[in-house]
Amino acid sequence: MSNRRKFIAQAVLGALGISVGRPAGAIQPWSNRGAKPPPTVLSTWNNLPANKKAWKVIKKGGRALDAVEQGVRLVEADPDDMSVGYGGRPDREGIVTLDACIMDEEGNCGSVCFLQEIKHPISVARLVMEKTPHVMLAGQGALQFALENGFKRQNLLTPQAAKDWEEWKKESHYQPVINIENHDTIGMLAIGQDGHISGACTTSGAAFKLHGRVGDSPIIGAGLYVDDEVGGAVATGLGEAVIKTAGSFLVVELMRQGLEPQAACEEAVRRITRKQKGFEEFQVGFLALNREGKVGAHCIHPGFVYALTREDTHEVATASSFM
Ligand code: SD4
Repeated sequence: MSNRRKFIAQAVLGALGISVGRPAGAIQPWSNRGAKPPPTVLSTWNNLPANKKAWKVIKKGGRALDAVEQGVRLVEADPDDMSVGYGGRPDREGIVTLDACIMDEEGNCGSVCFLQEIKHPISVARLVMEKTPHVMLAGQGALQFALENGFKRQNLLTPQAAKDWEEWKKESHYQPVINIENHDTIGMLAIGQDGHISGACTTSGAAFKLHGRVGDSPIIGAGLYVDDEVGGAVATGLGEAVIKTAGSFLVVELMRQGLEPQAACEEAVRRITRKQKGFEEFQVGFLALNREGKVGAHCIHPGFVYALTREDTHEVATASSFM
């Protein structure tokens, strides 16, 4: 096509509002720009010990993927964290069911949902990614896969979680609580010394949910999304609301279009508050980390905190909120 014809064609497309090529302001992969992002660990809620665990891996020059897996495993094993792994609150039948997913810098991902009796769903999710042609295994099949791969079956219902369930049964009223405690589902993003990003997300889901309910946390694009060219995002809060807006994918795609991580999180929250009725009664929070190492954090209701670890920073900070 001659230059003149190309120019006219582009002008026509422009007049129609159709952009040609990379969108204006879209982020370039750091490898094209030469500046590596700073090694970083970012996670939902007050999870500094998990960040420290992940940071150890990063400091040694390990993969971001190993860092996020190791980091969230700490929370999965903690009986005092009642929203994740061992010690998580059960569903309304008194059964602990777990959801988790993981995604690496090449876009590989693995996930398990409705998994029972296995303490570390994140490691099962990683094996799904690495050992199978699939992305997601559910329930009995996920359990079978875990057992075949050496995971041990164990009772995940702690006395405290059983007590909370007994208490809940007196009224049997399911009401998503806004900020349950100062720790909750853990979503973690990390950038390694090599500049590459990975993420993980793991939860026991909404307390006293219907048996069989699966939330956003094991769904790639809802609870977690990573694109090494752009950055990553994780979500916490009411999973149904996050799924309806493909929350983490939305945040990453907004960053791809040129939004800063903070603006991307704000727009994703705005999308929920504009389109979903009843947001006054539920919480959703997003974290984002882009390829320059910039961080965003925003939620519907005040009270969502996150942990940020870097060479010179090790802090819990409060996310801005819509309300
Ligand atoms: C879920 N998103 O299963 C999870 C729960 C959560 O803060 O993140 N709570 O809906």
